[in-house]
Amino acid sequence: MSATDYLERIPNNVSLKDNRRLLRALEEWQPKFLEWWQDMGPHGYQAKDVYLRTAVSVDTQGWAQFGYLRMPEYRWGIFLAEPEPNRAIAFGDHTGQPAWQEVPGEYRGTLRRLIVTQGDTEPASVEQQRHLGQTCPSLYDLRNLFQVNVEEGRHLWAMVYLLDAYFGRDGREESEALLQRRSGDRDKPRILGAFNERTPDWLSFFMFSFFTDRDGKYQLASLAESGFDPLARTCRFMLTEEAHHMFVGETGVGRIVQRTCELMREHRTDDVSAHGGIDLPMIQKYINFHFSVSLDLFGSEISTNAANFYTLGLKGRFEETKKDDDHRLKDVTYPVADLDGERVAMREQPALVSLNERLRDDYVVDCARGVARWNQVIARAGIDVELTLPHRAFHRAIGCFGDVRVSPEGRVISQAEWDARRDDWLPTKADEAYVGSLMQPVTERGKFANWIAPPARGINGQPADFEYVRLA
Ligand code: BYC
Repeated sequence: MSATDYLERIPNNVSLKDNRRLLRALEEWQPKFLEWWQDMGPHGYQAKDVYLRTAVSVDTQGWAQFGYLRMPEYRWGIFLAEPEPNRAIAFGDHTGQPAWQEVPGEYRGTLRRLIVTQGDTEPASVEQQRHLGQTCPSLYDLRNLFQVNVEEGRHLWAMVYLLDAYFGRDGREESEALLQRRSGDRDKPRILGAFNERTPDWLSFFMFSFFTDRDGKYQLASLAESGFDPLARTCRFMLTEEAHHMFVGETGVGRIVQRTCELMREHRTDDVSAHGGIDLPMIQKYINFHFSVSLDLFGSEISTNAANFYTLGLKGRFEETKKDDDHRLKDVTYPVADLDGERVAMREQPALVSLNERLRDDYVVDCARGVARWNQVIARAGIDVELTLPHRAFHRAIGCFGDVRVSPEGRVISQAEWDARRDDWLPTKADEAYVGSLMQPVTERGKFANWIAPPARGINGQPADFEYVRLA
């Protein structure tokens, strides 16, 4: 493999300097990216030094370099995981054939669409989060937000590299379009639903990083199995960065839960809003919202698109190569949740068209593990409350539950009952206003907003009161 070249304007391990055409395309795109970053990236703080981690190696040790950096100077670059010698396609009709190093002509359009859909989410999330810096609960959290933002920027670079390197003029046009769509814009919205929702406060941000970034983990892991080797290697490296984003989400919500429990015990009340905290039922409503919109990101339960992606060898299952079956799935079934009159029932469906649901199942199990860890925080405080994931049919917009109303327990209900209970289950305008009212910036070293506990440890062995962002 070529060595990582950090001295180039675009750090990379894909021998960019030997590919003049690609280099030119990326050099043309780079100023447009920086312009987008200035316009739509984190508002304020662009000239401040932030203690950031930069990827400097893609080997199995994958070490990263920490240091102060201004965000626009972050070394966005192109890094692919090391190639696996003689890698073969592991699933679908091409199982056993050598992985493709070039795009197979007949799959060009399908593959491009998958890459564009993935790429679109990355700048979208930066746009959604761009105002959060103004209301950070601490310098530690501010730094974590910016780390997530610059890495999402790099993930955009990763997809633009694939488009520019392998899809010619169409690819370059798609790369431009990725900088032109805008989260939440009526005329040119981002492609997937959850990426047009607002992320107005830090509770939403932590929920988004826990639930929506975890969709990213599962989608990237499926694309990391792709028979198109450059996509597989790109996604494998992205997954190492994704882990930190989910850490930010899980520990962020965990610290809020912890602080809520402290306030409950200190003041002997379930209602901590009088004391500037976020009640557990309110946290539950935010879980309900973010879990359900993230479930939609997996697509319909029954999807011929998903079957095609798999059969063509473009997108595999989570941990495809660890599974012990024929990796073609033509003669097997899979249990899928479906609507059976007035109730939700399981039904065996052909496994190939059920692949979205299967990935969603993997995701739900992973989410439940995180919720169990939040519940441990509550149990350790001696409080008898449990947070839960709502039923998968609750508050869905995509797939077979998109047209029905379902309670968090999974009961199909009437529109009238939904209207009467909706505010018990999902954040209301008043809830959002209350959470919004707590969002007062705390930027003094070592200080944390009242509604969130400090982290158990700092970043890279630094203390919690480290100067993670230099404001002076
Ligand atoms: N919103 O057959 P269906 C991340 C469309 S997150 C709007 O059910 P399919 C990140 C669908 O496109 C991971 N539209 O679905 C996280 C299709 O449209 P067409 C992002 C939707 O195709 C945090 C139609 O409905 N990566 O990385 O099997 C921060 C019927 O579709 C939605 C990927 O998604 C929706 N929720 O699966 C930063 C991976 N769902 O064809 C980053 C790449 C479906 O009729 N994408 N539709 O025009 C895919 O694998 C697939 O496109 C999907 C949909 C899984 C998203």
